[in-house]
Amino acid sequence: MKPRFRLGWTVLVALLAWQPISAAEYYVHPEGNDAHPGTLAQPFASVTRAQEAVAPGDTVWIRGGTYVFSGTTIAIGILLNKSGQEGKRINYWAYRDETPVFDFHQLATPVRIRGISVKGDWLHLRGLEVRGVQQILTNTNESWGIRVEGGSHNIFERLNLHHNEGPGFFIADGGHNLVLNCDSHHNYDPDKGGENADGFGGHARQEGNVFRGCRAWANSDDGYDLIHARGAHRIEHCWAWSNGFVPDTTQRAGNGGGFKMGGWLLNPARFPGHIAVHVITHSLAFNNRAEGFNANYHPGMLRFYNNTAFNNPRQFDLKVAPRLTKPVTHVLRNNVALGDAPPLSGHERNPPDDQFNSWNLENFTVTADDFVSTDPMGADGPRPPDGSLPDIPFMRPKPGSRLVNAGISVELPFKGSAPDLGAFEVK
Ligand SMILES: [Ca+2]
Ligand SMILES: [Ca+2]
Ligand SMILES: [Ca+2]
Repeated sequence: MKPRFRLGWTVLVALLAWQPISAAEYYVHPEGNDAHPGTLAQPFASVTRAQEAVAPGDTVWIRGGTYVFSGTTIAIGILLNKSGQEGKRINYWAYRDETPVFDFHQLATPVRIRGISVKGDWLHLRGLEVRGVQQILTNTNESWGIRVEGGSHNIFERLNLHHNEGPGFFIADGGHNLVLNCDSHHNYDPDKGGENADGFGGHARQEGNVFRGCRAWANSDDGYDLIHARGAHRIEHCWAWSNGFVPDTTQRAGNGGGFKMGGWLLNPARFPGHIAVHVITHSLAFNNRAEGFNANYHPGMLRFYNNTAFNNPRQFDLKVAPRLTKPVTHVLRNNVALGDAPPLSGHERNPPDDQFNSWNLENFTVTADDFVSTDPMGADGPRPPDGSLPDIPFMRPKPGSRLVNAGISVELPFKGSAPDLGAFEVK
């Protein structure tokens, strides 16, 4: 062989070795077929079939339309139990601007049903709608729209969870999940009088679950509920309203808290040195049936920074457990409470560390006149294309209000000379 020829092969082999293995893409369509190869032209019919095909780093594009689940045998509509890896998520994404709807109304298995169960790690779900999960057994507890039961490091983005007979979204087990720009609304569990259908539940023993940019409204129980959570959770830039009623009525249903921040029956003696410090920032609670922000007997020290409570019967409710022997000092900074109810309730036995809130300013009483608008019109409106919260004037301070630059740094970004009070930073 001539040397030149050998060199050519060496270069070619080297080039082939350097060729990056590109991530695969698969497609799912309501009228697809699981015997297909999963291409755009010949898509799968089910996410479950796509999961069999994927490897870490791959993307499943889910076409718009309605995916109907029915029958009486399966307890879980879709079980996501294959994991991606750090830097190589498996993506389950809505295709372009299409809306895949997973409809569980006809799934009638006599168990507590999960629309989607997530046990895998490093997944990213985006742009999916989950509706209609039913309670089939009478006098049973709730079902769930999406239930995370062991999955960690996942991203749940732009999900729309509604009309489920139980919580729209529920983290039972798993940490470091990000729930980003999701909506959960009109969830109602009639067989328990609406007692358990929260918009979002964070109940894990693991740390690091975050709810950011989410909206919860017209859920029969609470907007967000961290009851029994042993791992620290964060809630940032979230809204909660009209929770605690039979949806779209004024009929009393479940507990009716906007943000239920942990607590109830968590015995600190059982978790020495490990009572979660949950943090809620830049969040807005209004027109909930019972409380805007509810400490719910949490035995650890909660942090309430830059939140706005408007027209809740109890605005910031800091009630503590009767058996509590050591004081719990919840910290409140830069919050606003506007409405007929006093800003704080349930705090008499356990005074908080509250400073730089609207009720702490000297010679000042916050009024509706401090805000551009107190009309929530548009709060449930469409989100911008990037999935962020709708840009409405509701509860934004007027530029000349005393609320502007009246706060103190809580090590979060702000504009101007100091943080503004409340959920929105104006200047
Ligand atoms: Ca309840
Ligand atoms: Ca609840
Ligand atoms: Ca400012």
